[in-house]
Amino acid sequence: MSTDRRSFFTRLASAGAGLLAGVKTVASQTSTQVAPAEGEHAMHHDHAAGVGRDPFETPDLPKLPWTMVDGVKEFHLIAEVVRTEFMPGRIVDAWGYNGSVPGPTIEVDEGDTVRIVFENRLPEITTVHWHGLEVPIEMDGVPGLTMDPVQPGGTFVYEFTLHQHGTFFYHSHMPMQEMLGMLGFFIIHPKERYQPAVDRDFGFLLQGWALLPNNTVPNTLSMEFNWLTLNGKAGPATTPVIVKQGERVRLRFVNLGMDHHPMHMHGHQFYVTGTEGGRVPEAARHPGNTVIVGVAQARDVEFEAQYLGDWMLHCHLPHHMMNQMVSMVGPMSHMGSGLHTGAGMEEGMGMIRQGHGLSEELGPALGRGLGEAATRERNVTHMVGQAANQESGHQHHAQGDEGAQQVPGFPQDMWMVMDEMFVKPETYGLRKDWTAAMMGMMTLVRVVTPELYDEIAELKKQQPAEQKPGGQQPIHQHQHKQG
Ligand SMILES: [Cu+2]
Repeated sequence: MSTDRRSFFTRLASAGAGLLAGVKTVASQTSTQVAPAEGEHAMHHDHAAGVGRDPFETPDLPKLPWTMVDGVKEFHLIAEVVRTEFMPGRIVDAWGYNGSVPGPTIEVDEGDTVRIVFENRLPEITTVHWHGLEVPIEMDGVPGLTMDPVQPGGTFVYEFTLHQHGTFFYHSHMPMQEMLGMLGFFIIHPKERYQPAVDRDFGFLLQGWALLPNNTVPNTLSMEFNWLTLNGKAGPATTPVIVKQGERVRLRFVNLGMDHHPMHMHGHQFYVTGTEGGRVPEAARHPGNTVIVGVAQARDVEFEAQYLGDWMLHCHLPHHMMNQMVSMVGPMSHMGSGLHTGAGMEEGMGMIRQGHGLSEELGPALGRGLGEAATRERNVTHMVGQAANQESGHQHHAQGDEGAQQVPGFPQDMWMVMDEMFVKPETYGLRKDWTAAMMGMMTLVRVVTPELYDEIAELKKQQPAEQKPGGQQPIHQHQHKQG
């Protein structure tokens, strides 16, 4: 073991010690042991034969286990309140399934008959809709229209046979519940493996949230979103995906929220090979490096990982490349001298105490101004300014502070290094200060050498089970002020 790796492992171990005082998931802890799917990894190298499955993974999310009962794959899906965290310290009381927000991944095969024994542990009615699946109308999961709602404490058994294959998802059909996180992947592998087969296959659920500072409950009515997540994590808490140079890789995106997300990958070109309706015919594929994933859509892209490097994969909407959406945070984080971003964060998120949101006073500016044009106050500073630096440890990215002072509203971007908070095998070998680049709907595709791949694999083996991504992660009580 290299010295470098040994010291990394020491940091890994001590990171684990800090987790113990964590908050527990509110809900029941369901086992995340996935029943052995046929040859998940054994078939991995069987490209030519067209048999087996592409090895699908959802970073930071578990898979829903199943058992075979009389030839039917039986799943137990439980809707419940889940306390989660988007990154260490940003605790969120959301709604999800089986202790996970978003819900665990259901992974099945074309031709399967599946039975989903569904239980509602929420305080209100719900149902499950199977998005994109061609199922009998009574299985479609729209409360009132196609079935009676499942009452709190109630159950419903969904059962259907799958004749499709591709990237699908399940979600509550009640909009406010969707905004609280209630969705999950429903991946159907084809009978005949897609050609060319991929070596790696990763899924990402894209979500936007409105969370006031010091509040843990998402505001489902807001039209302004300040937290953007991939599989329930915001950068740099998203776990990077690791691929070997030369491997063929598929990325699958599903978006359920109020915005579209142009997902962009650095350093490579990819082809869109699938949508929420299934596989795209080869003749219809075109190259790109950004794919717009609209609301309710799924997009699969594939590429050859040709170039070594830690390549960013992120939504390119600038406001989705931030945590806490800094320009909106408003007077609360301005140490008293203030850039009013049109209005305060409460107003921007719909908590209006007088008048209404479209009034002359509030409407044009509500949460959207940056100070110079739309604000009520001229005295402009920003949350990462001088005062904030001293108080909270945020770093200023200006080299010459004096010059910076002469520019109204400067600086606007944040520069926060927090490498030590994200020590895990998947971040081994990243450049120092990497965390400063990662915020919001961002993760990394790390194209590595076989040697580095093996080193990371070895670190994963040594990693305590409760720290592994995709399991039920304990919630860290790591206080970190963001603003
Ligand atoms: Cu976005």
